[in-house]
Amino acid sequence: MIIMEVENNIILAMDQMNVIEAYDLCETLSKYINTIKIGYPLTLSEGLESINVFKENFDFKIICDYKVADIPETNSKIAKLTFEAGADSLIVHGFVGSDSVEACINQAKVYDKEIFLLTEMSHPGAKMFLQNVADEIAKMGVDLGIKNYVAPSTRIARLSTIRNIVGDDSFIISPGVGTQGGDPKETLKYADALIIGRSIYESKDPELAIKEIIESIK
Ligand code: O7E
Repeated sequence: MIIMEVENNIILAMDQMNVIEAYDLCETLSKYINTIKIGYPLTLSEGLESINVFKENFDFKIICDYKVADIPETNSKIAKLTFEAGADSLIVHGFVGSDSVEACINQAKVYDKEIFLLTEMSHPGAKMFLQNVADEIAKMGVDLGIKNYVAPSTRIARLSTIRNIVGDDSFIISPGVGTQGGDPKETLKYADALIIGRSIYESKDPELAIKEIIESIK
């Protein structure tokens, strides 16, 4: 698997629901970023093919955040469609177990793409169920040879634990800075890149917002 080079260590979470607005935002920010994350909000409103708007016009790396969590056969179909549509990588839930995750790994191999394994999530509700098994999920990822992970910036001690499990040679991307309360600089002590949405795209001045974040993590 290829470890990504994320410009300025920032992945833009493209959760807008209008492709024109998303495009305009990318025009403003393209000199600061080379990787964006597209999830259900944009895909369900504008279609899977909207990925190509960002690949073709900006040459961005696209991480598709479909938090894939189904039986292996269905996971395999979701991964195949996502990679065929042009995604460079796909985010996959770990709690469904190794067979479901392996189905996505196998499709990633076919298309020479990558998967990210989601361990613990960043929101408060993740403490109810997912946190209890997150270390096991990370260990499963290591056993499966996965090198790319998602872990929360809202709980630095948990992020640090997950880093210890997956090792320094793995690549961790971390959501939850800014609006959800995580600190960018602190997060980057344990993670390789930040996933940031609202604190940039809901800002009155997204360019200023990203410049301030870049300054704060220097
Ligand atoms: O809070 P924001 O606006 O900066 O956006 C954070 C983004 O990261 C948003 O797209 C959300 O869906 C996603 N995310 C989390 O916030 N927490 C998680 O635990 C996981 C994700 C995520 O992206 O999962 C895969 C990386």
